[in-house]
Amino acid sequence: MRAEAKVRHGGKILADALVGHGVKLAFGVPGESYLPVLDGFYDLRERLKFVVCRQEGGASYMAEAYGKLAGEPGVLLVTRGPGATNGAVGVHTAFQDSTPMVVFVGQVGNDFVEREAFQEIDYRRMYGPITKWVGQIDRAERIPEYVSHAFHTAMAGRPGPVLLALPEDMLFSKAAVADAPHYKVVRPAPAPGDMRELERLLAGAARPFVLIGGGGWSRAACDALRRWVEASGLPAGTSFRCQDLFDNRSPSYAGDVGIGINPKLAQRLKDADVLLVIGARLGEMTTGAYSLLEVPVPRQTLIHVHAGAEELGRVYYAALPINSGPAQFVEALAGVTLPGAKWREATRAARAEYEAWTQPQPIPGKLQYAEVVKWLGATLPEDAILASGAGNFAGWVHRYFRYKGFRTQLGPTNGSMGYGLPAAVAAKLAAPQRTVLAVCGDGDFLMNAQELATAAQYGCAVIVLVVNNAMYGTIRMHQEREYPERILGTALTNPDFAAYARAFGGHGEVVETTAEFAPAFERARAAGKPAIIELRIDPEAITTGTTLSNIRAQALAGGK
Ligand SMILES: Cc1ncc(C[n+]2csc(CCOP(=O)(O)OP(=O)(O)O)c2C)c(N)n1
Ligand SMILES: [Mg+2]
Repeated sequence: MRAEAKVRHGGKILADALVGHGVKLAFGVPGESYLPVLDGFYDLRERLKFVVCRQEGGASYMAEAYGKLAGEPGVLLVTRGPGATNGAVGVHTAFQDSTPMVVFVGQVGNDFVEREAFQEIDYRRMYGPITKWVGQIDRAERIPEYVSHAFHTAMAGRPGPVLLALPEDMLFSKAAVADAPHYKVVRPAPAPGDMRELERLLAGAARPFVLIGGGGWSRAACDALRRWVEASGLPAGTSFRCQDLFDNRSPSYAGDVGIGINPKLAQRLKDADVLLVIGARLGEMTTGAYSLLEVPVPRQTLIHVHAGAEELGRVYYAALPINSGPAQFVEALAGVTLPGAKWREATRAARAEYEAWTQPQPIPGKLQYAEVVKWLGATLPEDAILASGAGNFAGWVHRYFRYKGFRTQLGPTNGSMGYGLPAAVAAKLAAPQRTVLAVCGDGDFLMNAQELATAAQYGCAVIVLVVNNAMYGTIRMHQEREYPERILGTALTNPDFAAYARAFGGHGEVVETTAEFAPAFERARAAGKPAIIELRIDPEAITTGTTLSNIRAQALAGGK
């Protein structure tokens, strides 16, 4: 059915288009370059909330986290030049994480374009490699078409970010145009022949393994897949930072295939004869830097299911490549029955190895971080969301936390620091009834600590754990490995994190021993406002399994 044409300025046409595509939250930092869009939002403020952030890096992470959580495009608005450059980190994250996102960026008017006018950037060249598409809307009457195109592209196949540039003169101009209908999600589904071949390959397998990951999942697809895997008797794992796609409590769950993988799980993957990979890219983090599978022809018979046809046969030759969205594939799995009994013993063993691996291991110092994570896993509501950025501190969460359901984990697979707090704020705005934690490193947290102001402004009672070891620990670890004792650029002098929380009207705690954590957490939860709990960790505790001194000693012994 066609909508009526209405005369509006470009900003109003754009705001109406967003509402038409079901957008309820948009994140951004304002700029004079897109004032008509803000004016368009003004009329719709009851239906479409513009969340004003403190830095575009934080805003772009929020939009990315929203897209990851909701499974529909996260919307970001940034101004020209400086706003566009600050906002890049969340776009790169969305690209690597296959997260749907639509970015609107101000642009110089067509009257000044190509003069290197104030804050002018060629976005096609700047953003081309980290988006699925960059477009520029030069005529207001074409806004509904471009926005529809952007939402379709962000969601289709392998989801990802797209960017639309908004020349200033276009936004101020008026046009008589009708709104476009809500976008459709276009994803491929497996052919019947694919499923017959899959059944044949799996039925003949002696040591199969299922690996789950990537974007484009839904709660229903995850639940249905878990039921199918359990009924089939297969062991399953999840790719890097996609641990919430498969209930970690399932007897079929064998752990995550990412940084700091359980060595026994890594061996199991290497020894598998048939590997069914659903939705995950076989990227560096998920393949143990391309060591778990040989390039380009893995020893395992690879069945690779991916929504992006370009991912199939990239790096790895798949015996059976299946171009399908994860949900469409899981639907087709319903018709596949396997003689599961022969794998049950191996699956039980894989599970036992996972349970042994996730028993808290002691670390130096009075604060046993593994115990803290285990306590959180046992105490938090099932649907609590844990967001984290990048750094060794995240290793404890990956290893010891049991994710119980779809989208309880928000983490950047591109290892981008500063993600935890903005992602948590976006999650709390999208799902105010859920408990939301950000687990951050001391270095990681301060990359986007300004977004505590956004949390306070919107009443987001997120709880932030700042794991403080007074250094960029990950880099210090690599430094000690490669150039032992030659330490440079990794020591950090930190602020008083609890006082920082209080400065924003939040709640602050400092925890130095394991026993102090639970009461501090309860106080933070009861405070009902943004809270920071600083965890003072012994700097020796560099990973879940080793100490800084050990790493240095090994490097020195090895002649480095
Ligand atoms: C945006 C960004 N900048 C730099 C890096 C490189 N990097 C990876 S981990 C890390 C240090 C993290 O420090 P911290 O948050 O304190 O965690 P820790 O490793 O000490 O636990 C750095 C600098 C990165 N991954 N992302
Ligand atoms: Mg640190």
